[in-house]
Amino acid sequence: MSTHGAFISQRPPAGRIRFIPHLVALVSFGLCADTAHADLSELFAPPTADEVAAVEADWAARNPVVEGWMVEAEGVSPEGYCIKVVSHVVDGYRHYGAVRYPLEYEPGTGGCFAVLISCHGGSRGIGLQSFNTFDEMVSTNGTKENYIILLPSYRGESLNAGPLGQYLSEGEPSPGDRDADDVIAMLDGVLANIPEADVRRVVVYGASRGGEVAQHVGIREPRVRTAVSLFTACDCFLPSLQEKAENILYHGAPSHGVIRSIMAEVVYPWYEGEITTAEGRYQLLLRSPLYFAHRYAQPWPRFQLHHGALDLATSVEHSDRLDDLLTGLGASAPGYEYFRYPEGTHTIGSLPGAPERIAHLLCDVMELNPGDLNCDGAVDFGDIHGFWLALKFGESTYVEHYPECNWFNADCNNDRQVNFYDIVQFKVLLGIN
Ligand SMILES: [Ca+2]
Ligand SMILES: [Ca+2]
Repeated sequence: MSTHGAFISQRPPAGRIRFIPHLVALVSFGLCADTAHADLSELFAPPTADEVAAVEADWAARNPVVEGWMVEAEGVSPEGYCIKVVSHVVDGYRHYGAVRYPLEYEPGTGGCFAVLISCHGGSRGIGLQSFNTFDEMVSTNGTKENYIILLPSYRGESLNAGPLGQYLSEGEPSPGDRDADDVIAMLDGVLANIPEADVRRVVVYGASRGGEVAQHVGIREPRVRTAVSLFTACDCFLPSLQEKAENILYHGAPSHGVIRSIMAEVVYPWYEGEITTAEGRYQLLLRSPLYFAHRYAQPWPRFQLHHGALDLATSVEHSDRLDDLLTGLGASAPGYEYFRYPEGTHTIGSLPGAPERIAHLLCDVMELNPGDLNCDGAVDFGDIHGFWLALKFGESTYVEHYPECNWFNADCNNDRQVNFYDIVQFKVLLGIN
């Protein structure tokens, strides 16, 4: 569902002109006459199919499987949650994250809980207070008490676990790229080592930098069936970003938001000849999940997108373009929803209704029990009739017979569609391989 409303396009204020000393020096000595690197259009031209395929091949070869899983520390929060600091090795680096168990969790007594991965924004690491921030946002319907919540750090940054210690994840920072590898590896470790974590119900959530990570994980990781992304960049080839880069490079315009990191990590190194055009474009493409939107269909996770139209750090143009692409591919509610906030900026507090929408989605996922078509809580032969109805006759006929049950429990292979591809996984759930 799109909530496009009346919106008057706004450009960022011109602000104070700030010249960048080393570039001023380059201009003074005429070095920017390097015509091979003077035209930013070769850097920002839309990516080709071959370039997209090369990134997909890169992802396929990474295989971020967890190794060396450890519980570093554990304790109970003042609210009564069991919290563990865990670590694992990915790409040869030890990586840290925090796991919070649901209030209902009791060690050794089993249970089956949905999993929420909370991907943080910014570049200052994470702390356990992020759990509280999240609780405040989704305080309305009991979801916070029923999810196993994962709080991954990204490589090269810290996890402040308060009384449980301070940790620094190894490796060089890799925003927009290896962040997603770290998150996928942590999920892998949780699913392998925490039997109460339900692989059928995994949600990834993030805002700003974390929103981009959430999109990457939703695209790359088939075990993630639901993704929520807020005000993030997803197309670093936007002509408006090229224009900003030119204004910064040649006219000393101020730099903030997403363009600041693109300048530092791609445009300046490219301009100064430290990386080739192909390398620069590859870096831009890694940060542009929009060009991999076709992968949402294989399989398609449930996806909720939020963006404020007055966001000066990351233009709403990013999400508008992604929305155009996804709806063009056939995405529609309830599997896909885009919420666009005419007065929204770069904070969740400026997006009225967003917390309730996210909480509602989390509640939906929490209440799923894939394979349980007669909604008695168990998955067994008593569900075959309902599964057959859902598959053969569709949602309306199924709901006539099972008005209290959830049609999407027939989606056994986690692609948010009910069709013959679900039969194999339904048989697995019944134990009749
Ligand atoms: Ca059942
Ligand atoms: Ca399915």
